[in-house]
Amino acid sequence: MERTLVLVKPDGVQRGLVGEIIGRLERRGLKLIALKMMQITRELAGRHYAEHQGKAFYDGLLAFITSGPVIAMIWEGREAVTVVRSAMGSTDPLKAAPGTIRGDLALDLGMNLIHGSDSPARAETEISLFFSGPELHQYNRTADRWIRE
Ligand code: DAT
Ligand code: MG
Repeated sequence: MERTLVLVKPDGVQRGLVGEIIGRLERRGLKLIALKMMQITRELAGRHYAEHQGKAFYDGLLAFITSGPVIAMIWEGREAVTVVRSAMGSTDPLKAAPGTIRGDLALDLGMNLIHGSDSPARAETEISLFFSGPELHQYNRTADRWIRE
């Protein structure tokens, strides 16, 4: 089953939107298989956002993502990467559609509340950056038979 890494960024924790964001993904039917609160180190931030190194916003992005605790999670489900990306909305909250997390809850590109992996391959890389094997939980969910045919 496909998995994706989701972060509630420091702005989401500070604004008390952790439950709101988790609730949306939970209600959608995705399955939570790992979760922790953590402060991202400069080193981890650099690895996680390596693709953006050299860009004008890179230093600010690293300062922001390390500025306070985040909630790191792994969500599982068919097409989990795409499902989460569409639930997040566009990177710039001003362009994000109503009904999306960014489109409903955020206003600023630099404070857009949530990270979700952008491909299944990136998801696996990011999961291994943030979590070790024993932190991932395999369990049966009886609701699954009412979520997927
Ligand atoms: P996403 O988080 O939607 O995957 P991304 O990977 O392109 O977007 O960028 C990572 C984060 O960097 C994004 O959530 C917010 C910030 N960011 C992206 N482009 C930016 C820009 N032009 N100016 C300021 N911050 C930016
Ligand atoms: Mg990205």
